[in-house]
Amino acid sequence: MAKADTSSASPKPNILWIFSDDHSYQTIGAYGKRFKSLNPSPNIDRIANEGIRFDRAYVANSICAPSRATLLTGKHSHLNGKIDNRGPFNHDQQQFQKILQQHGYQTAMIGKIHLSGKMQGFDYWDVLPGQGRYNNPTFVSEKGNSQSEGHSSDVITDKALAWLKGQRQKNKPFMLMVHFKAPHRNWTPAKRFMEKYQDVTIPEPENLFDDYATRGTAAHEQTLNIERSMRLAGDLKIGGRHSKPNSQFYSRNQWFEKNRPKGKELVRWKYQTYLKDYLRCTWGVDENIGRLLDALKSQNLDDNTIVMYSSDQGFYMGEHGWFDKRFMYEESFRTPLVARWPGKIKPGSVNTDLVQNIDFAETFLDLAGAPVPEDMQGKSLVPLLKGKTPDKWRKNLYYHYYEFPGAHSVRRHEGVFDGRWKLIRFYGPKVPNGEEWELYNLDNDPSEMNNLASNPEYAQTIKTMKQKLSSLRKQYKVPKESKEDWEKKPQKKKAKASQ
Ligand code: SGN
Ligand code: CA
Repeated sequence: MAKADTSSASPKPNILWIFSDDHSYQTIGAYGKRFKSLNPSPNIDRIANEGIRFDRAYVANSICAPSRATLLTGKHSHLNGKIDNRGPFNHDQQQFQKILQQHGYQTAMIGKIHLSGKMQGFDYWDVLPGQGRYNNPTFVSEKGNSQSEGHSSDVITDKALAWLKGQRQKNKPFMLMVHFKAPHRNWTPAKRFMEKYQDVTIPEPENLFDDYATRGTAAHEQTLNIERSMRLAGDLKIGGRHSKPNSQFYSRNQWFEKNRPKGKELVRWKYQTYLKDYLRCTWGVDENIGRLLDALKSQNLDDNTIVMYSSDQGFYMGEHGWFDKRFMYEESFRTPLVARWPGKIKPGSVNTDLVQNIDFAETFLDLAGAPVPEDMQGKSLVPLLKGKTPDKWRKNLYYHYYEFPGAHSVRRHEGVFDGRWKLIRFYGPKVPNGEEWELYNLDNDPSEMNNLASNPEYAQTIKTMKQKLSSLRKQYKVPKESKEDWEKKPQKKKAKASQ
């Protein structure tokens, strides 16, 4: 283990780690993207404005349960064993909260974790089973199951506030994780937000009707396309119980019945409807973050608490015609990350270093002055929070997505990103000849529309990027792939339980 820092005499900070499910950076006002004028996230923006915004925060595997396993272990999926949403998570392995607990922290986890089985290293845990439900969710804790009335974002916050007020031990620093289920599919907002955005036209991305002309098999054959794969009933709440007058989606149903859009007009309507439900969900998350920030203040905790906000990965807001995540393209590879820590982080800071979710566990340990196990693979972000990036900070990120065959049919792929060039290698079953490469220059093609991999002008760049990929594989101890692994049948039974 690396040595713990005992040089500082100041009291250990409390850590409030707020996390949500599938929250795209594009829909956070502080990121200044196309939704900014809608002012979609005033409280998250407050964290960023009073603290720091990371503009190059990425995940290692853009899918839920693996991302959470990486958060807890500080390791890439191949080392913590949770490569997709299906198989079990080994709770017995080392996790940052266990070390925090041994170093005097009171630890708590409330909300979605998506790792079935008993949580370890938390003094208190109350989590949604699997995906959890939007309304009147069931929770699992040490004491068994319980049910709460209300929308999950409100209920999770109520539980966190009750813990802060009633269960926090005042003689110890705390690390509290508040993990929202929203805005995961099927994007069900609390009823009170249905009027919001009603009369607004949500800006479309330029590539809503992307034809994937320069891209390979994976982009052509996915099933996360709004036009083809977004369901009228399940996702957009048309028909069935939603068409009854007591449904919060009744007026939408009346409109749809009358107007019956078709072709491109239908895609545009789906996009608007999806985005409005999504933004109403993120509004609910944001409002509840405001309640958490207010509670810290009223309990005089805000000065010595670092508040961090992130999501398990990004999400497509119609870019490339898509919803969902999984691909190494920017919208799902990137994730939001903002933090506020009065007196330590300079307000209005912006960081553009390459950071990844393998860094979170190490960051929490560093904040607590606790030792970081040698086999954790990330680096503490504490120096970056304070505006002092170490000279030898990483220059390349490694990414690996495994869940194929699986939901949304995104081929297996791995890749490297150096802040400008992104090289992706799709491989395995249903990839022609077992391997396909894509190369993007993010400097002049930020939307990744022009795959340069077969352009001879870039042969040298490809060679260099392949070398980087192979040295990252070595650095992170990525095992050699075996064809048998790809051909293993998906574990259907477990898939049902945890998806
Ligand atoms: C469900 C969703 C998918 C989603 C996965 C994984 N379908 O299967 O759209 O990609 O979860 O999401 S749904 O019809 O059940 O909503 S993850 O965030 O848990 O990785
Ligand atoms: Ca997710």
